[in-house]
Amino acid sequence: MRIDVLTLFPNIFEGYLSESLVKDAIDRGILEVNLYNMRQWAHDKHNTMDDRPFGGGPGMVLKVDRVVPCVEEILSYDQRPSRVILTTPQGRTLTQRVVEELACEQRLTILCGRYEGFDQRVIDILQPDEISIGDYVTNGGEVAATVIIDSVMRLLPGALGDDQSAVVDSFSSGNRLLEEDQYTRPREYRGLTVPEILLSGDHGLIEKWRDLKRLEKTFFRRPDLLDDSTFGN
Ligand code: 6GU
Repeated sequence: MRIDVLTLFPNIFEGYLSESLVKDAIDRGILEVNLYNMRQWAHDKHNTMDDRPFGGGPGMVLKVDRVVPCVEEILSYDQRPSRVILTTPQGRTLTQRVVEELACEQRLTILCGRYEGFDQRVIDILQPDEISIGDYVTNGGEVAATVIIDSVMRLLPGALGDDQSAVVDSFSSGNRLLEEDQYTRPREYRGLTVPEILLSGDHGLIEKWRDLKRLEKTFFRRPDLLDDSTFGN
């Protein structure tokens, strides 16, 4: 998958992209991420990207005549069609279902919001998929963009060492249960012991017990996730 990120703060992404699973996926050619500083499309002498809102009010608005040519040029760098995403608290909420939908694309172009937002005509012209990561406000869309990249890349074939790990993740299709508690050595720590059944070696029984624990945890913590489908309907 190719992901192009348009931001005023490309450095925010550098550390994230150079570690762990994301780095491995990039090194192995499963994922390509390109960072573009939108300011390069500000051609006036002050490199202005934003301006005061018409009608007054706080904050600054990202200018349509900077942002649209920037997105159009970047889209033209590759013939593959791209979904254009705009990160904004006013978007539809990112859920695992949305992540699964995005993971089917060959290409994503993510526009990171900042300040008070974009001139509405950016949205009118580009008709982006406006995505929020939840009902709270962050300083800009960069953190949201990393959340999108991180959750989508997990679903790319071969991105995780073990393909099964993503399938059994909480919230993936066909699994709407939280994960059960996990233990490793030592068997006892400060008087706290590992549930006896996990040491029994009876894998059939262990699986049944884990199913029960997932159901129990979901029931107490996130009853909103339980519906008829939990029980195989
Ligand atoms: Cl996408 N951007 C900002 N600035 N804040 C957010 C968000 C996005 N999603 C939730 N809060």
